[in-house]
Amino acid sequence: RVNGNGGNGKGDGVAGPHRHSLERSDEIKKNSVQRWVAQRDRETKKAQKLPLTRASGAALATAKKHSKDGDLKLYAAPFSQRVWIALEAKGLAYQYCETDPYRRPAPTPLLEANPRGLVPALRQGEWACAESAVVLEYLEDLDSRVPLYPSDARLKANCRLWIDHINARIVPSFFALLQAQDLAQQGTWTERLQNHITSLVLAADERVR
Ligand SMILES: N[C@@H](CCC(=O)N[C@@H](CS)C(=O)NCC(=O)O)C(=O)O
Repeated sequence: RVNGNGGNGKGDGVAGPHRHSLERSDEIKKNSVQRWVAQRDRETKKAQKLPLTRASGAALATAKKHSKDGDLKLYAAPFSQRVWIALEAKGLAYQYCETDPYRRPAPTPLLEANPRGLVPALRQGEWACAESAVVLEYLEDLDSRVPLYPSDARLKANCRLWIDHINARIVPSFFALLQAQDLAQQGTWTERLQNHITSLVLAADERVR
């Protein structure tokens, strides 16, 4: 039994000379396996504890950039991706109001913007609107400096066809998969979701595939 890479002090893949007794070597390996298992358990616990309603990573950085009070307010949780992406793509000034729609009682500002208590919801002054597909259309009408639709009527119809595909097929199978309790159901919904995503990707211009 020899020491592994680095044992010769060069880190060149060449094993070094024996430094430990077999018992000591076993103990070191056992300790490192135990440390690895403990670290993995800590990470799993942390991931389980992470509230699903909080942005993290790059999303958190974007959320922070839009935390200042603003006239256009987006009440959202990390699932509210479409509307959030549209606001970013259009470069609109907006306030990101992170909202936990599962909190009970539901947060008052969310209920004021959407009496159904669902995110995403948009508020602009005294006016408010919800349902992501409707909010997206509103944002397009509100500001067309960076349009999300092409101007050609046929291309636009084609976009609407695939938006319908997303609303009617991708989103429902995604939620069905999230809710599926047993492995067989999860398998069925995973396959359906993948097929629906594949159809969308295959229909896309090959430059964006
Ligand atoms: N069709 C709606 C769905 C909105 C929706 O179901 N939002 C979920 C989060 S993805 C929610 O707010 N759930 C809170 C609840 O059910 O209490 C849309 O596209 O905006």
